[in-house]
Amino acid sequence: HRLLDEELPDAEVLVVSNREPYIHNRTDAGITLQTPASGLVAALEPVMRACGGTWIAHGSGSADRETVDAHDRVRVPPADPAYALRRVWLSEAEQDGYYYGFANEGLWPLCHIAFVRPTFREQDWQQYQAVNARFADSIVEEAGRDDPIVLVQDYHFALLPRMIRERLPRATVVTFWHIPWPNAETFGICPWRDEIIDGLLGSTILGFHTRFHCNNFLEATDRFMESRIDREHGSITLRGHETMIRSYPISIEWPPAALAGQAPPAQCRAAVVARYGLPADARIAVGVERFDYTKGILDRVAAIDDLLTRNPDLKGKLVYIQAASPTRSKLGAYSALQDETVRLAGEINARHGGDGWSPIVLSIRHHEPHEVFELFRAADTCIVSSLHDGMNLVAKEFVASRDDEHGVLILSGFAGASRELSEALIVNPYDTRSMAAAIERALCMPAAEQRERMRLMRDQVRQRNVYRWAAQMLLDAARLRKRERIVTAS
Ligand code: GDG
Repeated sequence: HRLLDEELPDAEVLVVSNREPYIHNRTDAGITLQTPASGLVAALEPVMRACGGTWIAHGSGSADRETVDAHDRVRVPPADPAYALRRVWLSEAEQDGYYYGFANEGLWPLCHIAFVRPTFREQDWQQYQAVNARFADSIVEEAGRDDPIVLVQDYHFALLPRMIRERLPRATVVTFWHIPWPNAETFGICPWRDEIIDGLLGSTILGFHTRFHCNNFLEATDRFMESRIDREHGSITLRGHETMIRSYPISIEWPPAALAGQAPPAQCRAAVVARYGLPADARIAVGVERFDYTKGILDRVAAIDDLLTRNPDLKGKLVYIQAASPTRSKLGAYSALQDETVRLAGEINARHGGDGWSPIVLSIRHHEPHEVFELFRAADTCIVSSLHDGMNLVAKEFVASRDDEHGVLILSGFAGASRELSEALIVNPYDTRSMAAAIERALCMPAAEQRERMRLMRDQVRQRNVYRWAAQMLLDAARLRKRERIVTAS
């Protein structure tokens, strides 16, 4: 907040993302409030609570329309309003083409090396363009000045920065791409690669989680566009407009809100043991994610299978609890993953389980944030085995949840988070045997070593928290605004 007052006086901040931070649903109990399972929302919501402004997003809840005013706005968080949420209503055809189609069957697999072939359909692309234009309209409507700071979020809006630049030339557009950017060869298969790169280069600043993703973007632009690239400063000039390409590793709020009021870890453990009917002396491994094929859920379950086969002493003791929140279930790749996970878990449970003990527990539903943190605090180890992941906030949340300095993080080397959390047990999720070995090592790790590793990781997440992520982007934006004003004045 202070940063905005000092460095960006009179600034107006607009955030635009597909997912909204608060969803109102109609249930038997009346209107209830849901916070979505989304890394983007988890990261940005505390920043908006601190800074204020307007968040523009797709209204997706069954009671969303009942809670907005005549301008489709509602103040949030409802219990303690700090900023405005402007809802944009999308038809089923728009959602099918823009969200399920081009964004999630095209761009999502294109950018993650997860071996799901991207699908590109002309009609999805048409909807993607049309929906980006609709959000551009909302931004222009919401902007009270001609020079707002617009924070564009994610791969749903690759065309939006250019559209904003055309209509509000004085705006500062800071775009953050929350998923990886692949190498030029891979990105080049997209039929609309030039339009996407051109759209993104309407930004003042374009941010990725890691330097590696920035370099991939520079390389793709170099390969496909007539532009000037300054590798030393990390900037691209296209048709006279310069965009800074920067890395800003995203993080979580410190301390996380969901940690407030949590019982001591021993009590969390007892609660989880009771809830899932586990043996009192169970060794608990957990995983928490959206049910997405990039997260390596099947590979993790296979590693538990391998471990129990090679070390039968763990039978009756080791339990792996997978909290998987259904996501994009309309798409074939997602429903197939759910079906296959349920099948494989059932087969492993039948093979290794017995006497009222099942090694794999699947909890397939949305969980309350408080419940997620209770699970983290109850665990001996948390397994994050993404096949590819921009950052991964679950790893950071697990570390933040362990104020007792216990518990072991097993982390995929293919998640951006592995660059910062190098004291985790870093694994290759494709290597089942070594994943199983890492789980075994975690279960045997002496308390002193757990503490040492956890302390270093906690320092890292505490210092490089999400406020720092936002502050670094806004400070860079402030510097560019000042520079631009000096240049324009002279
Ligand atoms: C994208 C990028 C990047 C999960 N299940 C439930 C639930 N969650 C919460 C977790 C966490 C969030 O969802 C997931 O965040 P991630 O970062 O792990 O993953 P994505 O959603 O794929 O996020 C990712 C991120 O954007 C930010 O830039 O890190 O690489 O893919 O907060 O706790 N939350 C609740 N119930 C659940 O059942 N309440």
